[in-house]
Amino acid sequence: MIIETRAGFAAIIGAPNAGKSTLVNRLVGSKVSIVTHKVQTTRFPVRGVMMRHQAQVILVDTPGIFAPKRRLDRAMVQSAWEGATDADAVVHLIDARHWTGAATKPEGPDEYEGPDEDEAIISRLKQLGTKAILALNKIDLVERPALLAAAKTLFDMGVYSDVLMISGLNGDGIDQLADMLASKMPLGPYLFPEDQAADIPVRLLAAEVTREKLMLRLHQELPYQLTVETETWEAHKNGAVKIEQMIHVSREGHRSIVLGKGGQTIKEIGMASRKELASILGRPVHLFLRVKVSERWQESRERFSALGLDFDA
Ligand SMILES: Nc1nc2c(ncn2[C@@H]2O[C@H](COP(=O)(O)OP(=O)(O)OP(=O)(O)O)[C@@H](O)[C@H]2O)c(=O)[nH]1
Ligand SMILES: [Mg+2]
Repeated sequence: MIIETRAGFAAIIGAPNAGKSTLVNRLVGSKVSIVTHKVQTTRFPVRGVMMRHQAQVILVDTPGIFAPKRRLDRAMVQSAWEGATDADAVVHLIDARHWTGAATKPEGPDEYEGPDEDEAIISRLKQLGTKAILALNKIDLVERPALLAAAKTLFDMGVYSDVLMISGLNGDGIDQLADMLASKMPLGPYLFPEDQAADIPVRLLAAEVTREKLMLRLHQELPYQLTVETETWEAHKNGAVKIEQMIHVSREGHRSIVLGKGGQTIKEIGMASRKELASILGRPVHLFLRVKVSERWQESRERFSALGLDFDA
């Protein structure tokens, strides 16, 4: 008997904070991408692997798409569109609250517009001639009649092949989305080993987990002005791993906020990150964090290429 397998890429695009990373983690079944309540959490495309029936779907979580101002923003948005153009299926994820009048502004930079960003994405899809799957997300937070009206308004814009209503948080509609993605993959052999959940290098994932804890703990512009780098990774014979990371901040004032009184803030961030890393890696972790003022990391070509971003975007 010949079993026909399918394999391909599905990009998840959408405005900042739509819930893209939450959705990818749920479809994959483990945490491959970090999540916070703030906009612009994801900075570069992160690939997670979903196995569904006889199909392997490489999900591409992308940075939120918005009107970019800084160099880092431009590179993030460009990488998101690249993820979409190379994919076999594109899911446009929309926070249903933007279209049902129930929107609340998430924490983050002021440029965030919500529905305007959805509309800009729709125009670009139109230009590209890409038919996307519309996934209206966060349906746990909206009333049914308003949701149906929003689905119709959006579908009538003519850029969607399908419409689904989902909640990445509680799992509603996720099976239908997974089936749909599996069916849209081209016939062909698997692209990754079946037991591999992500193709993000583990050192980078570790840096991302620490950045998530920093974003959760720090406010205003601070999380947007820092980057985390894993500097050393030592596996010990007893199974434990020693990880040293550098947090690059852009100002001396930021350094003291990250450290906190008597080093209390960084201690708590380190504990939270260490705990999660130990659970992801399934072994004891010794994590050492340091903070350094690197004023110009956002103008560092090297830093961009370490994240797979185009410095000249
Ligand atoms: N209530 C509810 N909250 C959700 C749902 N999906 C995601 N969230 C929340 O929305 C916030 C943003 O989630 P993320 O997954 O980080 O969103 P994102 O689109 O990846 O954001 P960026 O990477 O910044 O573009 C988090 O607080 C999530 O817990 C959902 O279905 N329902
Ligand atoms: Mg994200």
